[in-house]
Amino acid sequence: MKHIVSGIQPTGSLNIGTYLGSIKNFVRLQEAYKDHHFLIFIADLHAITIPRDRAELRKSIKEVAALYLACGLKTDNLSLFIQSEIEAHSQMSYLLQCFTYMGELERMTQFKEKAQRQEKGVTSSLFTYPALMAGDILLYDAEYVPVGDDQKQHLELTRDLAIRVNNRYGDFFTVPKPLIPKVGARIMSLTEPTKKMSKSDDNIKSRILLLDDDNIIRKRIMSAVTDTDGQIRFDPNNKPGISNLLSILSAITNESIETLVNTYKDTDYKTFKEVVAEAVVKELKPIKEKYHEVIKSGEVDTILDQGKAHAERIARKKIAKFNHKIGLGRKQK
Ligand code: ATP
Ligand code: LTN
Repeated sequence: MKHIVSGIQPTGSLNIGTYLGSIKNFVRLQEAYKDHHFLIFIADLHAITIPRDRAELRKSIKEVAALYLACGLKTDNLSLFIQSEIEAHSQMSYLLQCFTYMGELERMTQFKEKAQRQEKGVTSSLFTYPALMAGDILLYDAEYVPVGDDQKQHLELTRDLAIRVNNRYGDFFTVPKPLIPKVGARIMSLTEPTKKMSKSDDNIKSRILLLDDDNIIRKRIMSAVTDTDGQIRFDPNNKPGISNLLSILSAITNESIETLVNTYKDTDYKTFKEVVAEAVVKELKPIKEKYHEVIKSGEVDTILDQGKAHAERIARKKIAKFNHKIGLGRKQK
């Protein structure tokens, strides 16, 4: 069975950036790749590369799991699980660090950005994080990995590591391919549209959370930073705010940016923002309703247990084979 693998860090409430750049894409791909099995996980080992409050982390793990289901992921070709519950992820991360060069990790822009943001105490795990991520993918011989634009560089390193191991030991890992959505791969902050919309931005007005009230959503969109030339066109360099709103609308409605520009080119910003706000409200309404249903039903734990059992069987076998392949332990009889 071919695999599609991806994860999301439980580092706070999910926003429409993560939703449009990744979860909505998973849902679409489940339809398009019916013959593939989806292994989707909550990347809690990744989350602790930066110090976290333990109660908040626990809460966020459960919330992300419930949101995955609320956003419409179907459970028939899916294993949903928590990364740390499968020991092979930590083991694979160490083994892959033995194949990763310092220079490769030093080039990672996410590390540079995140390390810069922290005043002190940058952990070594933040530095080796791409090896953990490569392990998440290679453990399951993923054919495809759906991610947002910011993960492209980590995916390239994963491919390089797979090829490096394969060249040295003979074909062992599937070399994964990224699946990056055409629109929505980089939703920008509503207050600083040249920056990615992020869970870790100090300014809460920069994002819309999936569980935000309708009126908060409207408020955030209506006060989104734009420009003063009054024209609706797609030009991310010169008009990042309007271009971002066009991307959000396009990712939600599945209408191309070109079509949207044609429809709204003679509209004023206020009216256009109202259209975007209503589209977001409408998109998130069923997700919020389903979220509360999912939480109440208690089905999350059953699904996570099933997901864990399936993923663990695959991961255990692969790690045992890899240990053996590289000469660790004793020769198996
Ligand atoms: P943060 O928002 O704190 O920067 P992150 O991007 O480090 O979070 P996740 O939330 O784990 O980490 O990202 C999950 C997935 O969502 C990844 O595939 C990522 O590329 C995608 N994603 C995150 N933010 C955005 C965004 N603003 N636009 C599009 N895709 C995004
Ligand atoms: N690093 C990713 C989350 C992540 C992931 C993965 C995505 C961890 N492991 C494996 C795809 C495949 C992030 O920060 N967004």
